Amino acid sequence: MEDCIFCKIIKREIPSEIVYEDDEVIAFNDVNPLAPIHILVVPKKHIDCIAHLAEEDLPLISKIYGVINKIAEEKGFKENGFKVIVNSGKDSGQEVMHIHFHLLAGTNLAHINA
Ligand code: DGP
Repeated sequence: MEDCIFCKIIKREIPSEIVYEDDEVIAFNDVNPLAPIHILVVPKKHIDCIAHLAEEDLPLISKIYGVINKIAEEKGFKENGFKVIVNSGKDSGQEVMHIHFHLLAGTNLAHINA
């Protein structure tokens, strides 16, 4: 989508620190980290938010949880734990309308919200 920041990151029109990429999913460091590790895991397909998911998108969302586990394993925080947050829509405070999974780790996350 033309005016979407995350689509621009996917197309390399905006720089980012990419930590994972395959044909369907990209993950990069959040520009405004709320924890020592704050990664955004993003499907390359533009989907606004959870509320806009189609039935056909559900395998992709399932895959994202596998990617999250892979990143957690590779970065060494899988055993200590991590938090995944997905905002959807206005009342959640979602700012970027391209569905994304906040992956937070590296400290006690009990009171951290994204
Ligand atoms: P949300 O409020 O759930 O829509 O979170 C959007 C997140 O996206 C927020 O934590 C900051 C991050 N973000 C916004 N613009 C950029 C950007 O240009 N680059 C990167 N790496 N992150 C961004």
